[in-house]
Amino acid sequence: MKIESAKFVKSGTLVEHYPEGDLPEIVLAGRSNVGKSSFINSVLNRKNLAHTSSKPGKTQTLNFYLVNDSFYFVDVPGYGYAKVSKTDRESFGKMIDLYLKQRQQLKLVILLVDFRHEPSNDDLLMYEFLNSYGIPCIVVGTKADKIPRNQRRKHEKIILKAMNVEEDMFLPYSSETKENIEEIYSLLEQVVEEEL
Ligand SMILES: Nc1nc2c(ncn2[C@@H]2O[C@H](COP(=O)(O)OP(=O)(O)OP(=O)(O)O)[C@@H](O)[C@H]2O)c(=O)[nH]1
Ligand SMILES: [Mg+2]
Repeated sequence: MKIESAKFVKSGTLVEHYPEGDLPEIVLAGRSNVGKSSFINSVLNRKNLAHTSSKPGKTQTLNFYLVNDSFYFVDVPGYGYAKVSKTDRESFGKMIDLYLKQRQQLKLVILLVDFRHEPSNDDLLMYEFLNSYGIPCIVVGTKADKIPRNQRRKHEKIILKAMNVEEDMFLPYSSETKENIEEIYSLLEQVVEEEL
């Protein structure tokens, strides 16, 4: 896939705010600060389309980005961030929960986990949740640029084992170096071509 166009379309918290039409949607899920918004920017070759921050809790609504006029990336608030108030955390949780359970246009979740660390309990819960609803999901290990080559296999094994994810459903990635970007593009293409 070649990125021809990418634009922010809308953000919202309620079903009424989601885009109309039936283009496929691909969601970036994962804990706060794992790199969801950075992933979108790097895959779309844009510096600041999705807002990023070194402080967790940056993204607070569902944000829809239209790509090549053929699918949406949906950026969502991260989970597992203690400093967001309990009420906010619950309402983010509900918003995402509802979206994931009910949105017909949702075709794929890209679940981001930090390649450097053992997956958190929330990561495991999210993965189980997606599986239990039969939502197609691929796991991507972010910030892979921070792990030296000779330690890659070790980190990969820890994630595969903890999450019980098949090897071919996992990809290390880096928004800095864009390693494995071709695999990501071919995945996006499969979604658009309805081959997934
Ligand atoms: N080295 C490195 N840093 C990254 C990578 N991806 C993201 N970061 C950094 O991690 C921080 C968080 O990135 P965001 O993209 O804002 O994370 P997020 O998951 O959208 O966070 P929330 O919106 O708070 O849920 C930023 O400082 C990014 O520059 C990566 O692949 N490599
Ligand atoms: Mg974000």
